[in-house]
Amino acid sequence: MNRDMKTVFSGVQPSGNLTIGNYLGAIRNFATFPEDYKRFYCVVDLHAITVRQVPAELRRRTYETLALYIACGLDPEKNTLFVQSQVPAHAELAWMLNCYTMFGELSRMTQFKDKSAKHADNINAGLFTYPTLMAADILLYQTDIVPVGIDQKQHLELTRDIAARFNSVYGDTFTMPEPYIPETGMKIMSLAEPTQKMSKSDPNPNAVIRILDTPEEIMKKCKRAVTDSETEVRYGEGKDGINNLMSIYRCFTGKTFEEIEREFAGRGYGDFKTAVGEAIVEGLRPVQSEFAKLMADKAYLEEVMKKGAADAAYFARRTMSKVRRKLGFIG
Ligand code: ATP
Ligand code: LTN
Repeated sequence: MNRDMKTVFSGVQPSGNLTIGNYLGAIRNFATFPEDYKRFYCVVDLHAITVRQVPAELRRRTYETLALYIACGLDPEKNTLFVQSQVPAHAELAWMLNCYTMFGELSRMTQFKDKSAKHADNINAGLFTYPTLMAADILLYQTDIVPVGIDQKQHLELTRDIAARFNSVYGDTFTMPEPYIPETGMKIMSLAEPTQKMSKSDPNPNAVIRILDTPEEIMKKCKRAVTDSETEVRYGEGKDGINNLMSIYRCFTGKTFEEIEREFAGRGYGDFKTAVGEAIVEGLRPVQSEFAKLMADKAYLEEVMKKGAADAAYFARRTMSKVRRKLGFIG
């Protein structure tokens, strides 16, 4: 690979039906990198099993997540699209990096604390070491740029700390990755509890708009979204619900907050919610129709996975042989 060529890596877990948070905070941005960047987009199924999954659903969602990548504009001829568990080097490097990650560091991860609280009956070691697997994903490809939502910033910082620690012991081995977190869409909030992140595993159906929701579902959920007791569409403190709807509307229409305030001056929340719903429906329409076509052709998706895994494995092998040599492993 040309060393001047930048490498981009990101991943999404097939742990639920993807939301507009996943779309606006992550996947939509994946397609914005120049064609001369080397781009890896992974369906991180090994991460998904840190919480209990139903095997048949995990399998279906793995296909779906890959199909959504393509439907959101990632051409498999120009991007390496693959499934994490099909490239065993991820698990192998993760083990090695575990030995260069401190217990205290992992204990401070807010995602671990949140997920442990949510899954108190299953606080497994994988949930705890989740960030070292994520570091392995990124470092395996000598990644420069990682597009993610703001909730992943802490994991990126840990990845950089692990890379720096390894490099300081063994000499330059891993490229230092940078997060790419555009301000628009970096944190879409729940429609039911707008102080909480919109999360695909939220059990409350009204809290979450999914990329594959029907227009009727989207309109209904927007109308039910929690707001406040005022009537003015204005971005401000204490208006988490309206702020969130304004952010979503901005992402889908490209309008600024000032333009949105002017557009809805003197009109109530009802009008605004309808407009937000319509903007989402229109924005998702092309993605949904492309997705339906792709899901009808499993053989094509399998071909994409296979080709993606082979390409990823080629680049992963290069890093692994360097790491193995530095650690003192034979062969
Ligand atoms: P889960 O509920 O299973 O933890 P999740 O919805 O948080 O899942 P992930 O698979 O963990 O989704 O995240 C995939 C990508 O989507 C990450 O880059 C993450 O930062 C981004 N993302 C997730 N939720 C949001 C959100 N509400 N706003 C913006 N970006 C988000
Ligand atoms: N932890 C991420 C998903 C993820 C990821 C990655 C993102 C796993 N490996 C590598 C970027 C780069 C999350 O969104 N919860």
